[in-house]
Amino acid sequence: MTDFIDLRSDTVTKPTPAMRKAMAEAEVGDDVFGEDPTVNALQEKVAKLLGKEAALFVPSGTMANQISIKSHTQPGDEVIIEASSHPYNFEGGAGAALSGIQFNCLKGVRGILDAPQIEEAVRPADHHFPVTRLVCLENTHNRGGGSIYPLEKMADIYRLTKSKGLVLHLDGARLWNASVATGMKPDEYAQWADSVSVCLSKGLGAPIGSLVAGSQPFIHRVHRFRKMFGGGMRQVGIIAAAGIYALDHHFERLKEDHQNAKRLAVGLKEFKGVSIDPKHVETNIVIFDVADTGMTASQVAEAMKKEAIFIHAFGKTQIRLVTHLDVSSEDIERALKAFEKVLGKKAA
Ligand code: TLP
Repeated sequence: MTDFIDLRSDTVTKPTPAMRKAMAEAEVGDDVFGEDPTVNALQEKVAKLLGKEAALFVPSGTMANQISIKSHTQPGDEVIIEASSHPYNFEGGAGAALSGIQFNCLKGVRGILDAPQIEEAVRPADHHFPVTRLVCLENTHNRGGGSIYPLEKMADIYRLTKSKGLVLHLDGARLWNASVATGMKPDEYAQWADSVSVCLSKGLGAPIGSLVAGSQPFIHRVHRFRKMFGGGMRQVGIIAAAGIYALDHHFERLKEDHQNAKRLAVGLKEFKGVSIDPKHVETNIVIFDVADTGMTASQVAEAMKKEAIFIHAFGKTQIRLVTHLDVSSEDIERALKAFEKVLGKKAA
């Protein structure tokens, strides 16, 4: 059987045997009654990691973001967000459909906004305008190529929200990656947000699961919306156990994914028609442009598939590669050889 290398996303990992053992042995109870000891342990662990009063386990990153938006806003409110962000682009229009909010999208630099830009977008208190209520940030930023929000920028934006009476939600699906890359603890980032969503099913390698963290009253509200949207789960300790295992065993190793991503970026630079700046690769996501190869991104993806490498065409000429637990440094070399075959080396 061909041994495929899957670089489409860090969501594709399979649970390891040790993780499966932890899942099989998990103590469980009915979590809708709040009686699953493994879920409760995971929620306490993540709340502590993020320096928040409480956390709630939910099925997906999308639900984590959307019940947070719902809890912070009223229909008709405006939410300031970066134009290429996940909650705006890749969550099925949920902000409008489930919360009745409108997004005010600002263009960031590789997904990163700054306080003056946000300040300018806050609506004046005049009945013609929607009410600006919430600012959403994303760290690391997916579409920005795994870019890390500088802590000072987050702090400035948070202080701005407080001075304007706004709230700040952080989509921290890959906050762990930011933390490992900079050495800053997750709570150092999370202190600059009122609510934070984090995922266990991306770089950390758990099969399912995300959490929302924040103050007790906020978690009380999101708990209601989790139920309303059908996210109340029963003996779900069996999944929470994978999350606990992932946090305990797969956190520090994220730096290997970052090294592999960097190696990919440096290697890709050698190939004909590829535009990439390896210094923009800060974590486990590599985005590059193939416009000058004379092929579209989907054509490159098709050709790579024949070499048993799965990659993600991200628009007409952009490709995204994501490194993760199931990709080794040898796999990276194999992927680069395949790219060389498909694209050819630049003339020396
Ligand atoms: N991102 C997925 C796709 O949806 C694009 C991926 O392959 O990267 N926030 C961020 C920053 C994300 O990258 C994702 C997933 C989510 C939220 C949503 O998480 P899930 O897929 O669990 O709903």
